[in-house]
Amino acid sequence: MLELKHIPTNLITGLLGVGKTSAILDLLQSRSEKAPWAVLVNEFGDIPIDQAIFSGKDDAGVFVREVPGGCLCCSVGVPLQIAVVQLVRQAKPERLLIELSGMGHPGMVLDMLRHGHLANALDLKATLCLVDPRDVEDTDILDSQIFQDQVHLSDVLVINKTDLSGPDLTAECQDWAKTLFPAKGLVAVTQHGRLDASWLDLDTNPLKTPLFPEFHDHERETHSHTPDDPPDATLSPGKPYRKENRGLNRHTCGWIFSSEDVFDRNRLMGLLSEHDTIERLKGVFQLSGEWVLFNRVREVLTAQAVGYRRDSRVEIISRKPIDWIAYETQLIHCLKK
Ligand SMILES: Nc1nc2c(ncn2[C@@H]2O[C@H](COP(=O)(O)OP(=O)(O)OP(=O)(O)O)[C@@H](O)[C@H]2O)c(=O)[nH]1
Ligand SMILES: [Mg+2]
Repeated sequence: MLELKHIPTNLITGLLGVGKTSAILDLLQSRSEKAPWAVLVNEFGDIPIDQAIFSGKDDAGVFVREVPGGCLCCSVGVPLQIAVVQLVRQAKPERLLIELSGMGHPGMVLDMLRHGHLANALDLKATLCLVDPRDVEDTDILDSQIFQDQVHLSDVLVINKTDLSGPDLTAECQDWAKTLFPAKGLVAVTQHGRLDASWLDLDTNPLKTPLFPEFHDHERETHSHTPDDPPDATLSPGKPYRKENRGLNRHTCGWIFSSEDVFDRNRLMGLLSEHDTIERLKGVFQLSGEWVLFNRVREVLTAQAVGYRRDSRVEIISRKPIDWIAYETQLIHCLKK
């Protein structure tokens, strides 16, 4: 099917907001400049945001493709295979990195990469799972099937966000990692997703199977997989496109605004900090004279300048229902008059 052979490929997993994209961006920086790399990113929500985060990278021999709307395991089979084939044909990459949604179960994707049509074209290397030491204190997370299988199916466990957890919690997390069976090929400690590129070449254990192989079958019924593309143009100022979704016990909503819409920074930061049930929020907004990426993981909201310039867009994942229509009205109130 593919004339390309044996492209070293890694799956990057970990819960929502743990630092997967940060890690990939860091790896892209560290690669030799001319080496083309391909990145396939899956997002839980329907509004693609990561293309904005990776914007500008295409010029530097980095090819990014997104599979939004659900978890990658749902796209397993034809759509995912098509995305991978198109990406590697276009990029002829020296490496392929696949970022799995924080809500995505890695089992089916690994199965597809190991045994599907792509198996001959890809050289599957270590699967990396990022964890936040604070999550290992949380029994709900420790008990969750998705977390357990993300950890179990990984070859390299990367303890990230250690600047936020502090040394004691980091040490506790390392102790927990030592109890994992079978033992990980490597347990690394880092922050801001700084990885050593040599970890990508570590071997994967091809025989590991999920602890919860049925996980996805149960959830499939509740999650709507509607990959309809949002409209590219024709949005009127002040009248955003909205897409809601629900599944895996989460409520998501995303918006795309007209490229003419400009937001007030202070009002926007106030709104984006509200609602303590929000687990993850990602958005790029046009402010006066600048474009800014807002990232919220639980209650922590950060803002940084981005090179992306197209339209303002945001995606929110909440543990509890939010009145999205009222939220939209509040977003519109954040527009500059
Ligand atoms: N303080 C701190 N912030 C971090 C660290 N790693 C990542 N972040 C921040 O956490 C936020 C989420 O990081 P991402 O890399 O987008 O996380 P992700 O796992 O790709 O998120 P999803 O794809 O939405 O699941 C961003 O604001 C990052 O800058 C870290 O080690 N320390
Ligand atoms: Mg990400």
